[in-house]
Amino acid sequence: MSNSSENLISSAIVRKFCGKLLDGLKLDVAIVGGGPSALVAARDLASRGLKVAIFERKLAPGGGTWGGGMLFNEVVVQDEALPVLDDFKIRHEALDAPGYHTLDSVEMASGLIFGALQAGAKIFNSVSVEDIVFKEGKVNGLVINWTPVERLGMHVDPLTVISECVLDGTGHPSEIIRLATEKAKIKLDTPTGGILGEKPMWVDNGEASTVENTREYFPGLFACGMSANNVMGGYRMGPVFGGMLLSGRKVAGLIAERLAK
Ligand code: 48F
Repeated sequence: MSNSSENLISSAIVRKFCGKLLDGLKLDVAIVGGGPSALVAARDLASRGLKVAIFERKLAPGGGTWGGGMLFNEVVVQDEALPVLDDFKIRHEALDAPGYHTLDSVEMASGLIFGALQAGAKIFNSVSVEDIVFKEGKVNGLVINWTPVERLGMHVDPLTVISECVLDGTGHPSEIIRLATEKAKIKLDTPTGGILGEKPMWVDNGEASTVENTREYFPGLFACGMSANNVMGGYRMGPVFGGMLLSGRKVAGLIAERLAK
């Protein structure tokens, strides 16, 4: 039987994807969520030669970047974050107000995704992380399933990803750290040992605390972006993204240090 284009195309996709997934089952860093902070972290970690993959529930990674503020698709960043945007070759424009810049939120989302992939990070989209692997008192990886399986409530067992470190980049709900406290009963490195919960909006305070709160909360378990802020009870900040970008950069440095030990 001659090889048809139909068969050639389908088998190429299946073979290539299976190779990518097989390779992604054992990682240095498994990242949950593909928001702006996680995408910066993924690029920085992959640029250091680490094996890193993002598991993103939605079809399109980018998290809360795409919609700008109230669907006006522009965002604002501060001076300090420009080196991150420049590394990704994402364009920005200075505002009249000194220290602030605007950029197109669609260029930001697509630029961050492209940059992370080009640096060597893998992105598995439409994949939800439903649990962690927790062995001998340590977080060892993730439990994953297709988002449609999760959404339809299908009774289908998941697969697992093993990793040296796990990064919770799930945004406001801190889904992975919450799972770890509720199911594995771990005590976090916070004043109460638990999640303190996000406070209402206070832009300057929230921006600073996002970066401060970005760190390791349990051996091998890190949080960045709004997830870190929720864990440590920081303020929210809305459509200003400098803190998110700097949080991704900071956590990549901390994880690299941890892995070098
Ligand atoms: O919330 P999100 O954009 O992450 P972030 O880096 O950025 C926050 C800002 O977008 C914005 C803000 C800035 O001022 O406040 O909110 O903290 O993206 C989080 C991503 O994680 C995915 C979710 O679909 C989103 O794209 N996600 C959440 N839980 C899971 C998940 C899960 N269990 N499995 C896979 N992906």
